[in-house]
Amino acid sequence: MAKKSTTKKESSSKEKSTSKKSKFNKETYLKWYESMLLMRKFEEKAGQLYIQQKIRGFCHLYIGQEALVAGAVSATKPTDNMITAYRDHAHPIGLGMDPKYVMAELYGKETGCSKGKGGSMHMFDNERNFFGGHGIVGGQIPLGAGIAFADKYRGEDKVTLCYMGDGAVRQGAFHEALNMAMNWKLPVIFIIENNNYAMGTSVERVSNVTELHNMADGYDMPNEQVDGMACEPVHEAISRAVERARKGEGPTLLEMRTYRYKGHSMSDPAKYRTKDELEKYKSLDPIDNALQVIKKNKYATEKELKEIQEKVKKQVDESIQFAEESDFPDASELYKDVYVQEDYPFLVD
Ligand SMILES: Cc1ncc(C[n+]2csc(CCOP(=O)(O)OP(=O)(O)O)c2C)c(N)n1
Ligand SMILES: [Mg+2]
Repeated sequence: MAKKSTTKKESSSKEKSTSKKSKFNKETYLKWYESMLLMRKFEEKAGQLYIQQKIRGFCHLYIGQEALVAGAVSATKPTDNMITAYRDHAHPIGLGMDPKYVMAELYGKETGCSKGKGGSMHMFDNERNFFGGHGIVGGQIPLGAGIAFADKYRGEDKVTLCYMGDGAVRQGAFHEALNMAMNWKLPVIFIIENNNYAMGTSVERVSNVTELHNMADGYDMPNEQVDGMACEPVHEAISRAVERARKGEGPTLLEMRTYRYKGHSMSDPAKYRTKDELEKYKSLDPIDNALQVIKKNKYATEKELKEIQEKVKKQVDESIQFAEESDFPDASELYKDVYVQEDYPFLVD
């Protein structure tokens, strides 16, 4: 059942991925480049603003992992759903949300996408079917299966992309959700962002099972290991899984091999890994990769590239200004948007 696609070991060298004739067109590469650059520049600023204490609480950056979102967005429809964990700034930006609503949320301002009540770990975008933003490791996995169940029940032509970290696959909820999703052939794609660490704990330290895609075999679920440091293999693997889901053939587990350049969160000095390891992955950077293909194929002139870079910088600067100028939520907001089911039958006084 397990199907192995391009792994990092097999095809990650920059020369290899840029020299082969591309299957993707100019528009796709320019979109990937601009989208990933916006995620990267936005988060570089967010990191600086955190140090300046403009942003409080938790802050987990996605820097290095951008291809996992850009390559997925190009392979899906705007009506499809997405849900993820707490490393969630890049997902809504990749889906097309104006970054100013993400920045305002990071600042805890009332104009943020969750009205300033969620912060870094709880981005949401109803319009773009982005279901968050979840702080409990693995908590979003059964929720993702549930969204797919609802779509199947209602007969909607929608696929749910459910992202999680490598640490989340050790949660019982992962196994329960995979079993039910496969049994009911739910239109869901489980995407493991395998960046090799759960906080400071490496995949190797946790379990004998380090090829995480193999875990789907226990549920007879199609699965692949994918090079997550470039958009092309991500797009292709997601496309195959989406096609299967739309045909009613059910879920897929994709293990995307990736790396986060920064620490787990802003307070992590990342002493558990070597500089060499970090540099190795930086040399495979997904944004550089897309840029090289653009330059090699003359998909854009130097002037056009500069325009993209300036547009991104302007968007990031404007997002900061918007967050700075917005107000904090009023204290009266505290009891609003709280789910209360008044006829809940199991409550006793
Ligand atoms: C149920 C639960 N246990 C522990 C934590 C604390 N915690 C937060 S992030 C994290 C590591 C998760 O790593 P991984 O799933 O690999 O995601 P990554 O941070 O690498 O994106 C842990 C243990 C939590 N948030 N929820
Ligand atoms: Mg991880």
